Amino acid sequence: MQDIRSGNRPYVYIILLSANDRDGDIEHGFDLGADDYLCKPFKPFELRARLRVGMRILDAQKELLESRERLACQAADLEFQAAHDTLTRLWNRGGILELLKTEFSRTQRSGEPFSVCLADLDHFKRINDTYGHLAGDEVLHTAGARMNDALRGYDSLGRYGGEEFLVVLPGCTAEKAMAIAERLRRGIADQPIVLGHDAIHMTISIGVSEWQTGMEISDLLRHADVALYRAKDLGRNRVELKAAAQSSAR
Ligand code: GH3
Ligand code: MG
Ligand code: MG
Repeated sequence: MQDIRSGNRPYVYIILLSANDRDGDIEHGFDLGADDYLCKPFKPFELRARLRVGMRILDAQKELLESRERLACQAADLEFQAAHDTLTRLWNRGGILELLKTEFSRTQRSGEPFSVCLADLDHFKRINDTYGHLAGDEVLHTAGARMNDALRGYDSLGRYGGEEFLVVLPGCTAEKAMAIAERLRRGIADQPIVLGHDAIHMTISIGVSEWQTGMEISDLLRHADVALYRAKDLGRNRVELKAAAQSSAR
C-alpha cells in the first residue's frame, strides 16, 4: 500500500477487503493507508455504497486540485501583469528597473562589465498625428518586438516610458553595447512598419552608458539619457555613448 501512496501519482482510494475482522487488524489496515475497510463476507450493496463514498471523496479532491491549479495560474498571471506592459508585452518601467537593480548588484559583486541603453522613437508624435493613436500603439508594439528579437537571451528590454525603452546588457562593455544598440537601430530603420496600406518609416535614437567603478544606478541612467539627448541633437536615427568619442552616425 505504501507503494500506491508514494510518488506524485493521483490519489487512489483504497478499500480493504479482509477476513480479519479483529479491532487490531482493522486499525492496522487504516494505519497502512486504507481509506475504508470491509470484512468478508461482504454485502454487495454495502460495497457499492462505500464505493460511492469513495467517488464523492475523489471528485471533491479533483475539484480542489483544479481550483488550486487555477489559483496558481491566476497568481502567475497577476505577477506577469504587475511587471509587464500590456501594449508591448515587454517589462514595464517597474519591472525593468527591478531587473536593472538585480543585475547591477550582481555586476558589483562579480566586477564584470555592464551597460544600458535608452532608446527613444524619433518623431513619434507625428505617427499619432498622421495615422491616429491606435496606429501609434501598433507601431510601438512592432518596434518593441523587433528590438526584443534583436537581443541576446540574457539581455532585457523594457518599456521605460511612452515611446522610450530601456535595455539592460549584463556582461557588456561599452563597445559591445554600442554594437547591440546599432543592431537595434537598424532593426527599426531598415524595414518600414506596415500598417494596412501604409508603410511607416520609423527611426530610433539610442544612448549608451557603461558602468564604471563608483557609479550608482541613477548615474548609469543619467549617462544613457545624456547620450540619448546627444543622439537627438545630432540628427536622430543614431547611437551615442556618454563621455566617449564613439558614435555611429547615419
Ligand atoms: P523625439 O524625436 O524628440 O523623441 O520626438 P517625439 O515626437 O518622439 O517625442 P515627443 O515627446 O514630442 O512625443 C512623444 C509622443 O509619444 C507623444 C505621445 O502622445 C506619444 N505616446 C506616448 N505613449 C504612447 C502610447 O502608449 N501610444 C501612442 N499611440 N502614443 C504614445
Ligand atoms: Mg520620441
Ligand atoms: Mg520620448
